[in-house]
Amino acid sequence: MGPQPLLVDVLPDTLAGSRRGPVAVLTLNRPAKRNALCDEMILGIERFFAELPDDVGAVVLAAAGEHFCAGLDLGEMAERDALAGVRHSRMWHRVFESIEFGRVPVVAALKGAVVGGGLELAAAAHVRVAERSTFYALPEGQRGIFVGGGGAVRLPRLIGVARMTDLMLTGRRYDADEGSAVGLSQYVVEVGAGLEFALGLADQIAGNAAQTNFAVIQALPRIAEAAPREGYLMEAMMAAIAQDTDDAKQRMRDFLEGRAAKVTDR
Ligand code: 1HE
Repeated sequence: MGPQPLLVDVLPDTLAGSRRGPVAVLTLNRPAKRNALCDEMILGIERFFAELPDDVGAVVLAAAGEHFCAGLDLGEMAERDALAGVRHSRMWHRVFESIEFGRVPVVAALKGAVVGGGLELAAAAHVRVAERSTFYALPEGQRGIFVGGGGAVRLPRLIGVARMTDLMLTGRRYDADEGSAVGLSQYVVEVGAGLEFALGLADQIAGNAAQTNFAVIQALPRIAEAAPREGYLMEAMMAAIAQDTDDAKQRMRDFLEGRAAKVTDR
């Protein structure tokens, strides 16, 4: 079955929603402006994640045109004072948290520019696939501003403070392979192959047990940041809750009785 429209009535024209079976696709749809993120798009992203149907098991974050996202819409920020700036940044935080700590895992399909706020958006996803055309940068330094979409929190966790400092101070770009080597993407694929590859991963993710996906996106990042004493306890409790589900018991029986897939290479 081909893609079906999804949430068309609630999304602005600068976003497009569709679904393929259990996977919902949110496409940044402002290619003439390289998918620069205006307020309308940020609030539309929030609505998309808030109104995802219950039977969606994973999301792919995609982009129309040759670039994933050129970051903050610079045209909208000219006259903002300090308080308005804080509020604006906090709005991005709220929306990107609804991606990172939402109900389902999110796979981002990257290509071309993944810069500034576009990289911050990508960092809120759980898995990143980069086409060979992808390049990453934080041009905030050149624009006289600072990251404001959660990048100062999420990016050091992916690449470390030293690399982020270098990106911001020198205006350096990473290409797709460099980005993958430093931890910005988990996969690099040929130009034009990113969406299908991301859809394949999302389909697999949607087939996981719901309790495992919940544990991975809700518990794992908190455990990883907790002090070890608290982390071990949280891990034990999450493991106990997951294995107690009927679904987990069935999956283990399926393996023991030879009905489940072995661990094989993709
Ligand atoms: C934009 C934006 C934008 C493009 N806001 N309009 N982000 C940046 O500093 C990146 C700025 N953009 C670029 O460096 C380049 O546009 C790209 C490398 C991404 C793409 O280059 P190219 O040659 O394909 O496109 P272009 O001709 O530069 O841009 C096409 C149009 O998109 C053009 O508008 P037009 O009306 O003249 O056709 C550009 O003005 C427009 N455009 N990027 C507004 N960002 C929460 S804090 C986050 C802080 C940040 O994200 S700072 C980083 C901002």
